[in-house]
Amino acid sequence: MNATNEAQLILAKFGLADRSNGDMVARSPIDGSVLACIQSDADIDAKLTRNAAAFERWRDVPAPRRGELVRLFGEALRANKDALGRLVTLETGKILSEGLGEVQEMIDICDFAVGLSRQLYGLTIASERPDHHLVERWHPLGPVAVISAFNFPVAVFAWNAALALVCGNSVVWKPSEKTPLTALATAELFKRAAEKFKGAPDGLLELVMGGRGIGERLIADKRVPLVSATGSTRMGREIAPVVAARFGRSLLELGGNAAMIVTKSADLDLATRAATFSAVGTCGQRCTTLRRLIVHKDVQAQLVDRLVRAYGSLRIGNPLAADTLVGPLLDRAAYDSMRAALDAARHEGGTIRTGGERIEPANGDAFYVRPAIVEMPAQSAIVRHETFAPILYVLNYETFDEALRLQNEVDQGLSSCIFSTDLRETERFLSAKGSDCGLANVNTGPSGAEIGGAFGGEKETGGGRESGSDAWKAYMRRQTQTVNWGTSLPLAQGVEFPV
Ligand code: UN1
Repeated sequence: MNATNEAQLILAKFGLADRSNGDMVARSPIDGSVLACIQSDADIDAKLTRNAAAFERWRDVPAPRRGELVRLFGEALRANKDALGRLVTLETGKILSEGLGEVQEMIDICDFAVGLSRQLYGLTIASERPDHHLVERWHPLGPVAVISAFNFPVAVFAWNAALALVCGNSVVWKPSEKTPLTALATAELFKRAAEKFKGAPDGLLELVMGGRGIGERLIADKRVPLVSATGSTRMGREIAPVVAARFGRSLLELGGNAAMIVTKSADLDLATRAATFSAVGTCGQRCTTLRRLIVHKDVQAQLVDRLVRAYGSLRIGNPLAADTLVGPLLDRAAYDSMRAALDAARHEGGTIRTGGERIEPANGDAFYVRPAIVEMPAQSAIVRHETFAPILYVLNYETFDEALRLQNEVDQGLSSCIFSTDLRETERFLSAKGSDCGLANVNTGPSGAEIGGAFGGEKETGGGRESGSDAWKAYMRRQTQTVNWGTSLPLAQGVEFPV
């Protein structure tokens, strides 16, 4: 069965069978075939109005009840994990295990948010005045815009939506133009959960479809107090000033350039396996993808040889096939940027140790490549640049200081890791003088984070935190409340004002 037919069958399950007349063309990276044509939104004003009205009703629903809706959404995802996971694979080209893993990540964050719905804890604060108390309380914020990227078309949406909803907000979702089908299917599952819930206001989740123009209108709209956006640093640079100019908040999760430091004491077998998964998984198209290997000179030859051997055994091909480990790149533009990066790397003195070639598909317009390993003489311009493709640059070091400097001296600050069995090295890496990233791992790769921790990074990664821990606070407004329950009016700081 080709990708189009398979997608039609899955879409029918979501009640989305007849999608052939729109202006937005969804193609499968598997064979380049057209999966469906979706109608984009000409105007989003009515949707935003409905969404803002939904917020006013939703914020009145007690938080644990709001959690019940998210629980039902999680149940719908569980029941449809296979179909949605396959659709993720058809639309993004990631292997089926990762497509299913993405839906699992949605289920996990729903579970987390259900628990959170009973734990939106504030604080009580000691007052300096007699017969007073101070409370810090968290209130719903308003409509939250979620702008998501093609590579995690539904999990990152769920990170945001599950938290936003239990926090009492409505959600307006603009998915990537490249992945409208998984967004439509997810919105349909949400609709089914909302129907079961009884009492969810209409328009609580609005999907807006379109390109740049729609995104521009969304971020500029004053009714949207929070814009949570995942994508390139270039995109974040455009969004942040527009949102800031109207004093909105933005929560940005932008480019990464993850590194792995491998020291002399490392378990090289673990390091090889972790580096391979995190450099070639999702065909190098995660923001947590491993792009830089910073290896001690004494173990470089051994580690690179092992990696070249591991790369040689990778099965590259149709991501729906059970034994495939590397699927296709998204499209021709992704392939062109991989070629351009490899040319630049060669120009900057790099030696390609393996990979980089395109594997021509038997039929169709698809872009399968052999993941590349490139030894570089220095951390040159191309190494500092995030190319969304499976290219692993290898740098070496002599002193641990040098390794840390290389790790930190790029503009991005999302994810990082060290492979070492030396406690002094690993603790230094995790200390304030160590990795400057939002995620720092020891003896495990930089990609594939669990939802329980806060996810995001520093510098050009944008500074936002999504998913677990206390990331929910970004989706609420904080109010400090002072209550005088006494019969006099003492003023703070001992100020006297006898009237
Ligand atoms: C992304 O690439 O935008 O940690 C998100 C990971 C996944 C999420 C990646 N859990 O690799």
